[in-house]
Amino acid sequence: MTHQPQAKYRKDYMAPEFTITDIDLIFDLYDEDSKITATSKVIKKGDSSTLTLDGEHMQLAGITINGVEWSAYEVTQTQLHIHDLPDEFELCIVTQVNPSTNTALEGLYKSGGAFCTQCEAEGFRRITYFLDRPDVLAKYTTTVIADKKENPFLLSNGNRIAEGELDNGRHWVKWSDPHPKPSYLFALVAGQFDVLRDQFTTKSGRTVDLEIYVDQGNLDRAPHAMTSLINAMKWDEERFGFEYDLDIYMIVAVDFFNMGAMENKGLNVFNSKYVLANDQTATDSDYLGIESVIGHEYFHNWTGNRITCRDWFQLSLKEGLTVFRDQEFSSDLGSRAVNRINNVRIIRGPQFAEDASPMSHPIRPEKVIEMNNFYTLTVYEKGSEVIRMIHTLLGEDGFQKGMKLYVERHDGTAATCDDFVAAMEEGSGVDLTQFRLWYSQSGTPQVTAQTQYDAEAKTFTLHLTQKTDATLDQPQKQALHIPMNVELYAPNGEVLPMVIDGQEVGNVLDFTQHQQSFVFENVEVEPILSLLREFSAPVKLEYQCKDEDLVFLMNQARNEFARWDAGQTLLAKYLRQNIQAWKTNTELSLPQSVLDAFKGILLSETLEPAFIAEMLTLPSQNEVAGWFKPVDVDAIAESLSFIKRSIAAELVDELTAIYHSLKQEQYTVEHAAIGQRSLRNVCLSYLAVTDEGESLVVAQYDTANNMTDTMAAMSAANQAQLACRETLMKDFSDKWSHDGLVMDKWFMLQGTNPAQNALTVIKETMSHPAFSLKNPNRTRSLVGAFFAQNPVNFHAVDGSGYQFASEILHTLNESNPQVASRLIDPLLKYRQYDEVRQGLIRAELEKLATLDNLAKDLYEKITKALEA
Ligand code: 7MK
Ligand code: ZN
Repeated sequence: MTHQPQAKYRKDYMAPEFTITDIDLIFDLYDEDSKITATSKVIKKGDSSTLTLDGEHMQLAGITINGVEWSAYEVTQTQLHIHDLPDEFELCIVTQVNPSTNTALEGLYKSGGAFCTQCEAEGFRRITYFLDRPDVLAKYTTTVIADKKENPFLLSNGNRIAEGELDNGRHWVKWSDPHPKPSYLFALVAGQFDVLRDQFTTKSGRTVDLEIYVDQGNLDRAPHAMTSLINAMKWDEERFGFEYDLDIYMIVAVDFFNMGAMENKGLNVFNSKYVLANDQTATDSDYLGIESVIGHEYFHNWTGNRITCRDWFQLSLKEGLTVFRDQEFSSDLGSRAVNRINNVRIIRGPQFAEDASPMSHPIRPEKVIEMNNFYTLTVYEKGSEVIRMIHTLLGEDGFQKGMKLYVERHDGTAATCDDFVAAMEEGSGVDLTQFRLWYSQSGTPQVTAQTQYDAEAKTFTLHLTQKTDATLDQPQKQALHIPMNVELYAPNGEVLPMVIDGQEVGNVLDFTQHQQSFVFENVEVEPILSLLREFSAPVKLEYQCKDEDLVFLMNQARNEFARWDAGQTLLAKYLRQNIQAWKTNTELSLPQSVLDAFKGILLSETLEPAFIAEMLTLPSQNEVAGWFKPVDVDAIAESLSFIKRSIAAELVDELTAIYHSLKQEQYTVEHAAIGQRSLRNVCLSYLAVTDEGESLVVAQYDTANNMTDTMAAMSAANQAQLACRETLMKDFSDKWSHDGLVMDKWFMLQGTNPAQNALTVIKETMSHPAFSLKNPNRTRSLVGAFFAQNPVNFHAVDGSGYQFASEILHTLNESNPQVASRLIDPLLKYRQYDEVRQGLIRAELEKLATLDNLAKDLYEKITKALEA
């Protein structure tokens, strides 16, 4: 590295010395040389007469102040300093950029044939020199000029106010966005598309034009996104009272995109993965993913755009809250239990892993080198859990009162997480003093529970302790305010009233000390305790519970999440036991009582199929890995496979019967139908490891009339390493090689291939015509899946996986550092493995650290990992 990248600290926040209230942009678009003229109204706020603007990766072609050519300035690699400025002035800057060589996909770039932009977090500074920080809110007008034939659509934020033709085949459109916004919400798109149009009438009776722009020929894959958008607009009015505020809402789907999607005001840009779907190309989980991301970006209009973030350390202010809102949206429209289960799987798997890694950070980070590195599971998913805990403590009513006050106070401004908590506290009257620690403390709290029943006194005591291990960023930890949702059951299944100090209490206990005991009174029989119901806090729970009690809860808890969680706890116990057994060369085993418990669930006539499917899904290899140090990837894989085979062997008849009974003639994406397919395909994944596997999987592949069933057959063949795998894979690739998005599913199967020669095949697959390292979706599907979801092969003890990772990261560091930085995560956790693997991974990280042109993104992560 030539110069060391500098860190920024949250504590150093200072209001800007100048502000920009209005900006007029003119884009003269050409593939290789686009010219941007930015005319801003600038007002001095502080004492300095030097204005420092952010800007990088572009050419400065000229500056005028109040129409006068200006020469008192200096340009550096990342900034422009303009001197001798008056108190208020018009600043005009002309810059030039090359969209076609912009492979980082930040700023202005070409995606396929179209021009598009990505500005969050700090991409606007690759378009023009600007105060590229979220607390500078300006009104934007934007004129887009481009070749008419190649770019019939010229889009930007706000409303279309004028358009015209030029000579030499060019045309222009002018847009005006009346809502002041930070630069990260700016967007421009120019290209040739098909458009799906609809309308939405808001609760106050305004009509909004809805437009979804997709690549030509893809119109038949846009209706689900449109339905999801309309559902989101309606839901936000009903549940939160939030109404849309422009006359038009546009969504553009692009193939080259670093993330999922972006909430640019009035003009969302989406990764095409989260827009395009029909029954032949998309699985049920793709459909649900689209609903959730369309919702997420729409919900940002209030939580993110109307009220934005003061600085990037506050990212969770908009992201944690918006994830909470999109989770509630999906739960209100579909199955609340299934949604909760899947969100909890993310926290307990990858988020806990991140919080135990060298990248551990609070949901509101204190120190950042590259902001793109903080779009994390912690900021998003744990951030959403923090909002959910506030919801648990305040109740829906109190929560909505808090939200109302938050909007009253901060609409049209850039706010902080503290502002949000203060509004929630004052709006509801609930004290959140200690609770605020969740924003500043990193790491996962470990809660242990012990219980005591006193038959004579008729008391049941719950002793709780909490402890958060030191993390790299933060050695000292304090006790958090943990909402503990609990319930007591009598052995006959009756729910027992909970009485403490003579008062009946609600389910949620305030656990606020390092150690705390709760004594329940008038408990006539020794009760069964359901703990951390709904996963009421993002903590690791340790509670020794008898198998019988877990089986009791699986069958009798009156809440589905608690039933699922009891099943997972039971599985966890025997996964651990068998991992130990495998390591000590003892025989693996699973008690009949456990098999019977899962049989009971499978045969239940009252539970929903979607829920039974979740009950029967084992924890992921990565989640299990989080329980151990050092991690033994082979032992975990063996144990998981043993449990799977044991259940399959015991329940083969029932699985077969249910598999056949759930066959559907017609494909619909209704929730009940999705649930039935989900259970049927879970049955198939078990049956795949039995003698019937081969024929059932082939038959399903051959007769499937939708992508969900096709993929379920292929995944089952892949996971169980069936002989038919190669034939199915070939058939699929012959059929779909022209379609990158569909091929991503196939690349993912190659990436997660458990076969020993997986890496060799993956390297060959990189020359498949549909593959390109320039496309983030392709890269994540094949290479990313190998790094993160193929632990046995990736961690092969000969170091081949690590070496391959290092080569790929080397390439991506230059072409797309943001994607490189996401892919490197599994390597950062090297201290979880045995000494040999630690040494191998470390060596690769050290090699990467010496790269001359190491991007800030990788620099930040690698240095942290190596200093750990
Ligand atoms: C989701 C930022 C954007 C990671 C997960 C998203 C991004 C990164 C979508 C990009 C988002 N603001 O809406 O949060
Ligand atoms: Zn977001």
